[in-house]
Amino acid sequence: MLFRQLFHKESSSYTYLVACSETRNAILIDPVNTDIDKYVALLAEHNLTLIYALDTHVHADHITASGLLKRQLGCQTAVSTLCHANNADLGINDADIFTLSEHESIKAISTPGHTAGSLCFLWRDHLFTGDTLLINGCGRTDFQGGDAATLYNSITKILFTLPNETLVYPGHDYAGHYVSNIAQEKMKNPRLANKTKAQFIEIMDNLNLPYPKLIDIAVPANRDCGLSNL
Ligand SMILES: N[C@@H](CCC(=O)N[C@@H](CS)C(=O)NCC(=O)O)C(=O)O
Ligand SMILES: [Fe+2]
Repeated sequence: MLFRQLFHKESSSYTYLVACSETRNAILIDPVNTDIDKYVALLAEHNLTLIYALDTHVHADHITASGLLKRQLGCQTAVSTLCHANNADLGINDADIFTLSEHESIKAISTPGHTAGSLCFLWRDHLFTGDTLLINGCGRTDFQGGDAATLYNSITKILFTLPNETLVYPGHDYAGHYVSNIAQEKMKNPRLANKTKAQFIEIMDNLNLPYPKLIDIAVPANRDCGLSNL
């Protein structure tokens, strides 16, 4: 297997590459449009065929590269059926499996809350959490069908029931963290550790974050796999 964590500085986003060393099939999770050349070079360097470009949700702060990757490399694009996307090849539902080979696959886990269509992806013991669960944080819940009570349930009733050693690879990090695990987030995440649902909702209702700078461009573009504003 081959695994890479790639960082997009301007939006503090992580993109993940997972590939099977036997079939050379690869999947990218949450690719960013302006980094497409980097992905194409990385795939070529390792002689990989990109078969899927997956998004954990319709992003509000950057534009996905999924549509461009499809055009350039012929992969399939996929995003949750609940994201109201127009042109994705596949609508993802809870428990859908993306197969790289006989031995390697990635499972979708529906975790609404940051947005109505937010998903996590599980590959081996690697959990790609998108903006559902961040290291010492979580995605905001004040737009795109976000809901704090729903996010609390997704994190505590779904993600926190995975084995404690499961590695947490977030969709963003604004503080220089790369990876965490379920046990650390249960014990240390300031929004979740020893917090009731009511306390969590109170925290989320008082974040007072400015809207992402690109939201009005990014959301419609991402509903079209990142292609509509090109
Ligand atoms: N300053 C950033 C804000 C980005 C932002 O709001 N990110 C969302 C994810 S789409 C979030 O949930 N952030 C969580 C946080 O800032 O704690 C921008 O303008 O793009
Ligand atoms: Fe997001």
